[in-house]
Amino acid sequence: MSTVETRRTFTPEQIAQFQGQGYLVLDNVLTPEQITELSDRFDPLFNTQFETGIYPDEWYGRPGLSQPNATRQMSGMWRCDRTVANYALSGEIARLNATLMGWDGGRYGLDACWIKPPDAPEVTFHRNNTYASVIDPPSMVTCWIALSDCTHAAGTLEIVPGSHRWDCSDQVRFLHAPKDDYRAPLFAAAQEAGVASPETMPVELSPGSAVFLHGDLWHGSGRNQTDSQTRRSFAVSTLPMDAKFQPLGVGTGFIFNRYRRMGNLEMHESYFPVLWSADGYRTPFLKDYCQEALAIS
Ligand SMILES: O=C(O)CCC(=O)C(=O)O
Repeated sequence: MSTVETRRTFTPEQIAQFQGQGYLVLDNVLTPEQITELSDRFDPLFNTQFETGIYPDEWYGRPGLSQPNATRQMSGMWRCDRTVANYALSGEIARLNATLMGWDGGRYGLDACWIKPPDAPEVTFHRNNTYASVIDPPSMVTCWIALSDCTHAAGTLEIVPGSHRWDCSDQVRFLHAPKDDYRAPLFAAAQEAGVASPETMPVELSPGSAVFLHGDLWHGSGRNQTDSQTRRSFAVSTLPMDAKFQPLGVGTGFIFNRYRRMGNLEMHESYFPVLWSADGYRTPFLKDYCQEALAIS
C-alpha cells in the first residue's frame, strides 16, 4: 500500500502563489489505491445504483442514452455513496482549501466528478463563484484532483493565471459541449478587464495530483483529442464556515437554492456540513456517515 503525506502545511510561498496567481498545484494528494477506490464508484452511480438511495444534484452523460463521447459529470455525490463521501467530506481537503483562502473554517460546497472519454467536447470557460452568487459571501475554493493522466491532449483543465483578480463580469451558462468557442466568455471578460491577450495554461497533472482553484479564476477545458484515453477528475469545493444564503431572490445557484430553508438564511449543516475548523469543530453526523479518506495513520 503506497502512502502519501496527508497532513500538509503550505509554505508562505505556496500561499503567496495561490493568492497572486489564483491556483496552486500539489502533487500526490491521493495514492493509486485511493484513486482506484474512488473511481470504482463512478460506474455504479452512472448506472443509477445509489448506495444510499439518494439521487445526485446534477447528472450529465447517461450510459446507453447520451452520445458515447459525452462528458459524464455528476455532483452532490456524497449523499449517494459513502465511499465518495469519504473524499468529498474530507476534513483534510477542506482544511487545505480553507487555509489557502485564509479562512478559519470550511463547509461543504460542492463535489463533482468530470469524466471525459476520447473525443469529449470542451467545457466552457467560467468562474466558479458565478454559480454561487446566492451565497453570502459568494466565495468558493476548489481542489480539482486528477484521477487519470490529465494531459493537454486528453482535455485537462485550462486556467488563466491571475484572472481571479480581473474586474469583469460572468453569467451562468450551460457549460457542456458549447457550440461556440469554449473560450468566448473568457475573451469577453478579458476585454472588459482591459487584458489584451489572455493566455490559457493547460494544467497537466499525473494521477493523484491536484490543483487548487480560487473561485474567481477563469477556467475551462478543451476537447479530449486522444482516441483511447479517458480523462477523469474529482473536484471538491469548499465554502467559508460562516457562509449564509442571500435573501430569497438575490443571486443564482440552482443547486444551493434547493437546500434553502424558508425564512432562514443559515446554510443547514445537514446539507452543508462544516468539514474543518481551526477550533476543532466538525459537524457531528459526519463521524457516523463517513471516514476521513486522507487520515494520517
Ligand atoms: O474538469 C473539467 O473539465 C471542468 C471542471 C470545472 O470546471 C470545475 O471543477 O470547476
